[in-house]
Amino acid sequence: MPIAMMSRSAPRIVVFIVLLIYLTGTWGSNPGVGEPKVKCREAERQGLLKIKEDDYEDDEYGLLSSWGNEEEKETAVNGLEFGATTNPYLRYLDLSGINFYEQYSIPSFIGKLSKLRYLNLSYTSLNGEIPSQLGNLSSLQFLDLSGYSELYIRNPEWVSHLSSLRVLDLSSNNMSLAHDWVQVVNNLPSLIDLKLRDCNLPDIVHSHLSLVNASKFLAVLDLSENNFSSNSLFQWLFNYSRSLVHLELTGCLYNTSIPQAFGNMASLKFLVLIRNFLKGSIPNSFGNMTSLTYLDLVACELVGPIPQSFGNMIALTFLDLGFNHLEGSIPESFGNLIALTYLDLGFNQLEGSIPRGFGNMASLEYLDLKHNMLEGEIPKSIWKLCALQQFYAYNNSLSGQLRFAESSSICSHFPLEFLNLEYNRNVGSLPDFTLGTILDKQRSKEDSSYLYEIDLSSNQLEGSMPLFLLKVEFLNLFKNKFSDLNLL
Ligand SMILES: *C1O[C@H](CO)[C@@H](O)[C@H](O)[C@H]1NC(C)=O
Ligand SMILES: *[C@@H]1O[C@H](CO)[C@@H](O)[C@H](O)[C@H]1NC(C)=O
Ligand SMILES: *[C@@H]1O[C@H](CO)[C@@H](O)[C@H](O)[C@H]1NC(C)=O
Ligand SMILES: *[C@@H]1O[C@H](CO)[C@@H](O)[C@H](O)[C@H]1NC(C)=O
Ligand SMILES: *[C@@H]1O[C@H](CO)[C@@H](O)[C@H](O)[C@H]1NC(C)=O
Ligand SMILES: *[C@@H]1O[C@H](CO)[C@@H](O)[C@H](O)[C@H]1NC(C)=O
Ligand SMILES: *[C@@H]1O[C@H](CO)[C@@H](O)[C@H](O)[C@H]1NC(C)=O
Ligand SMILES: *[C@@H]1O[C@H](CO)[C@@H](O)[C@H](O)[C@H]1NC(C)=O
Ligand SMILES: *[C@@H]1O[C@H](CO)[C@@H](O)[C@H](O)[C@H]1NC(C)=O
Repeated sequence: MPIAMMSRSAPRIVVFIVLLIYLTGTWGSNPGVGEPKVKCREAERQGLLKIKEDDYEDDEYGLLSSWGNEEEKETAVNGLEFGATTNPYLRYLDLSGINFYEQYSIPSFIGKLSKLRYLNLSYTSLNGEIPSQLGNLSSLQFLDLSGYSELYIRNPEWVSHLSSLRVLDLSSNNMSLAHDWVQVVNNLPSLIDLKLRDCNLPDIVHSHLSLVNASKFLAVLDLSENNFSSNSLFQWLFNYSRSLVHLELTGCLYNTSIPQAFGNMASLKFLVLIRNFLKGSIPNSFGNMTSLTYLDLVACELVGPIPQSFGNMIALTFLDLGFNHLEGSIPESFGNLIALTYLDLGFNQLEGSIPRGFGNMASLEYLDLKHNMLEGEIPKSIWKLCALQQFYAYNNSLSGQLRFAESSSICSHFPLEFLNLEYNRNVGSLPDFTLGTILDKQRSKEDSSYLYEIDLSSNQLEGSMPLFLLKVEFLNLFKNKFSDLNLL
């Protein structure tokens, strides 16, 4: 009987047909010798093979060698279900990414696999309510039910029985009715990694919450793409501020301000707050997060200045404050951020000049200052940054001479690949230098980097145009005062 037909009469069984294929690797081939027809990655395969060896060694139900005619297959499938319900040895079950033939929900008898430590049903076509029987899996350490499925959880109370749970991912399941999701999370003493992205989570209502059984190890938290409009979310999560290392709150904060208490997040390394509707400015206390290596605050409607205290976050390698309404000058203290490889302050209202200290950022590869109101000369030290491949500062009021040949005498190769200083007030002539030969050398060595784009249009550059510019792939010098542009 073809699977599709069989599944119509007994939908629950299909899950276990697939499981069986995983376990035995014998669908449609000789018992014991075939490779699994369902593709799975090597790590998963190892895991599954492990079950096979450890848990099905004596093959109690004859499942691993019973493939023959259709009748036998059906017997085997029913047998596995029987096995699962009465003698549940299974410890690792990964059915992620499987498209079932029809619309199936998670069979409640999975709750009988009481030895299960790992259950992954992410990105399957399963739908419907997640059965509360999963709450019987008291050995479960990893539970992943994320994905584009149409699963929903009305009452997550059962999750709080999974006291061994270390990793929980329920992303993209509709939890709009799960008003006590916080109580549930607070009851998982071993939890390390929690992802509830895009779950329609209701706002936190603080009422007799207890942290008695709460995890002291929660390190990863992702609540992105929900909609929280009160500060109670922060009040709750700051109870985990000693352990949190990775916090993602993208597109989920509405009309809230950033609390000072971020200053207590001493272990936080990774903070992403993209696309939020935040009120007010960045608190000074941010500078206390000295373990932070990655900070992304793009498009958060932030106003006010960038705090001086940013200079304390010396572990930062990635900083993006673009697309806000930040004003005032760039703090001098930025010169301390010498580990930065990526810095984006574009699309704000920053004024004043670019701090000289930028020249200390020896690892900087990407610098974006576009659409601000910066003025003054670009510090010479910037042109000496041997890692800087992309530099964007268009639409500011930067003036003075461009010294972008400086690096050619210091660095082993010319680093810049993209330079855009369009709409500024740079003046003077461009220095004549031997970029041409440098580039020729780089190309002959098949170095991946070479000057790809220079846009210096709409400035006040004059004098004769250096010939090295002819080597540039995309060149825009429009609206300047070069004397010999007609040579082009
Ligand atoms: C967590 O800490 C906050 C203070 O930030 C407090 O108001 C709250 O009651 C604490 N407990 C829980 C369970 O959120
Ligand atoms: C579940 O499987 C998906 C896809 O194979 C994988 O990306 C994810 O990391 C797994 N989840 C866990 C908790 O291991
Ligand atoms: C399994 O869970 C269901 C529903 O949560 C419950 O009624 C049942 O008693 C549980 N079974 C066991 C063996 O714990
Ligand atoms: C989530 O569930 C609620 C309640 O059942 C429903 O009103 C809402 O439309 C659902 N949201 C989505 C995005 O499916
Ligand atoms: C903590 O967990 C224990 C054991 O599961 C339970 O009996 C107790 O009620 C829990 N306490 C709170 C405050 O939730
Ligand atoms: C979030 O909720 C507020 C009301 O609390 C609403 O005005 C806003 O549009 C919502 N945002 C999203 C992205 O759903
Ligand atoms: C934002 O919250 C404040 C109260 O803190 C309220 O007065 C204001 O109307 C809210 N704005 C929006 C757009 O919801
Ligand atoms: C910053 O940290 C210092 C000590 O590390 C502490 O005294 C201070 O209260 C913190 N500031 C904030 C705003 O959290
Ligand atoms: C330059 O930025 C200002 C805002 O700072 C904006 O109004 C203007 O349109 C921008 N000009 C160009 C050419 O992009």
